[in-house]
This record gives sequence, C-alpha cells and structure tokens, in this order.
Amino acid sequence: MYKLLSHNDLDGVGCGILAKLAFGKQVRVRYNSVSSLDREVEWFLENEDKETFLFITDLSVNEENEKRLEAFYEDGGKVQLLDHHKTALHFNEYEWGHVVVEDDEGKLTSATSLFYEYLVAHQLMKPSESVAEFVELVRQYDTWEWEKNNNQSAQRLNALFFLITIDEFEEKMIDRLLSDDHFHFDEFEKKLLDMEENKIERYIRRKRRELFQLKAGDLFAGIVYAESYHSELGNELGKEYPHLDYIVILNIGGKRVGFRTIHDHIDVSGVAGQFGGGGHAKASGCSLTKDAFQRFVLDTFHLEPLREDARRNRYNVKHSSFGSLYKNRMEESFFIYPENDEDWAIQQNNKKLERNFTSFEEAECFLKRNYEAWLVRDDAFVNFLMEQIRSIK
Ligand SMILES: [Mn+2]
Repeated sequence: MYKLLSHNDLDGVGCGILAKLAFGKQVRVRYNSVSSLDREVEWFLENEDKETFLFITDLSVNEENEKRLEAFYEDGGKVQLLDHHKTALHFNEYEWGHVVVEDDEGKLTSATSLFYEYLVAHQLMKPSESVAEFVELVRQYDTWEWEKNNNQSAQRLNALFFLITIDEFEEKMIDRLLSDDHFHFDEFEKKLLDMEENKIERYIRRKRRELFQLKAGDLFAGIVYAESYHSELGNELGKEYPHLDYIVILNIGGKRVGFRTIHDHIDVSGVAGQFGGGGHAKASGCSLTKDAFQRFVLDTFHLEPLREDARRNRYNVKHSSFGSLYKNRMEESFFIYPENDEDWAIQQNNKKLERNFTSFEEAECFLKRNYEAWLVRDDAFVNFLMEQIRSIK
C-alpha cells in the first residue's frame, strides 16, 4: 500500500493524480493545507501499517516530524518527501528527502514535475505524452512561468481546478490521461472557462477602482479588499500601477493578508515576515493579526482609492512628445514633457519642478507616488492647451 500526503492546490493535486495513475487502488491520498500536514503525518506514524509507503509532496513537515520521519526511516519505514520550495532544501540531508527548486537546465520545478520524474525513474509509471503535457501545464502554472510564455492553457487548468471539486477534477483528469493521446479541455469545459474568464476580468476591473495607496517605510503599497483570485489580482494590479512596490490583498473573512509584487527588486516574503508570515519573493502572506489589522485596515480606512488613468485618449497619452497632462484630487495640474533629448520635466500648476527625470516612467512614478495624480481625459487636455495658448497671447 501507498499513502500520499500532498498540498491542496493544483500542484499538490497534480501529485495525487499521478499517484492514482501509477498505483490505482493501492494508494490512499489526502490533501492538506500547510497547517494541517503535520497532524496527518503524526496520525500516519501512530496508526498506519508499517509496510505502507509514505509520500509527502509539495509540503514539508515541522522539526518534530522531521525527526520522527528520520527515526521511522532508520527503523525500516518507507518514506519519500518531494518538494520544490526553497524553505525545504534542508530535507536533502536525508535519504528520504528530495528537494529541487531549479533543475540542471535552470528550469523551475514543481512538486508534480518532480513526482513524475521520480515515478518514471523508479519504473512505477510509464512515460506518456498526455501525462507529460499535463505535468508541464501544472509546472508552468505553479512557477508562474505561464505568464512569460503566455500559456493560457496552464492558467485555464488552474481555473478549472477551482470551478469543480477536487474529487471531480481528479476523476476527469485521470479518465482523460488514460484514454487520450494529448491533453485537452472538452467543449463544456471550454465554455465554462470562457465564462469564468469574463467574470475574473469584471472582478479585476472593479478592484482596480478600489485600490488605495499607502507609504510603508521607503516603499509604496497598494491595498485592496478581496476574497478571491488573489494571484490574478496581484498580477493585474501590479502591472496597472507599476509605481507601487507591492500589492496588499486583505481577506477580512478569512483573516488573511496576501502580498504580491511584479518587481524583481522587491521581496514580499520579508514584508509578510514583519507580521509573522512568510512565503516567496513574489507572493507571500500572513494572518490578519492585531498589528496587521491596525496597519492595513484601521490606519488606512479613511483613504480614498486611486483614480485610474484615462484609457481611451487619442491625444493625452503617455510618452507623448507633446506632453501628458495629469491631475490630482486637489485639482492641481501636472504636465510631464520631454525637455531635451534625454530629460523629462514636470510642470506643477504651470510652474516647473526643479528636478528632472531620466525617463517618462521615472517622472510618472514620482507624480503618482507623491501626488496620486492620474492621466486626465482628452477634453480636459484640450482645455488645458487652449488656456496655454490664451496665456501666451
Ligand atoms: Mn507547488
């Protein structure tokens, strides 16, 4: 018999699907949150038949269980831990630990890709094209590589995972991987996924208008309340407001805070760490503790959301050699324009600021961080230009 304890996200469930393909009825699978794994491991060690082979994938155990598992292994127990999180690298000290963050070719790994390699290498599973394709989609989603590659199928696979129950997802995938030569979505799923995509788009559009800005030390954060689609939201808001160093997502019902960044110079695991949380450089989280609640909710509740830049302009556009017009809540106007070949300058209410900028982005970032200004619509831009002409006369 085999037992698999895995994470309850797409990558973790990908491992469960592989286990069922390899071992059929010979494996029992339990999916866990980060916090529930240790209880399951203890239960296994206390109650399970010693002949049962234990796999742990996409998660790692606490120090006590680390010792217990080593003793279990030394005593002839069979256990294999496979993970790809940096924080689990020390498990490589054990014969039963295999943690790889990046493979020999520099490709980021996922638990599903490591488990597939393991099963094939140990001849517990025959390699197949459709399974390899499924594994690659899971890997690209989990490492967020799908974004760079614009691999919509990877994102859609994760969306499908959240639309149905884990049991249904497992069953669908196992049937498909056993019977088809290539991985694909069926017609019903395609329809469902199109609807879901539209829904996420509308959700993000609304959240874009609810984001407010907070200066936190030397960094600037954008804060938003949201219960769902945290990854998509963090990514889209980050791209929409590149002057913000990171995005804070408050889930009041779940009493959780998520941190996301699209910037390479920011490590949000450090930000979460200040509130007792942790995670990756680009995505992290913490509990909504009293401190976090004070900082992100109470201290900021009076703030007004950022205004969005006008989207459908033909004349007042960014990077324009004629200049771009911004406004803030105090009705001050800001005009960004190229001053010579290299510099960009800003006029605040027709008065030039002393400092210059080396790029349009730098000038705009300065404006947005310090004045929360937004790009105005074409009609306001035309009025502004007419006033300029009048004042010259
Ligand atoms: Mn994973």
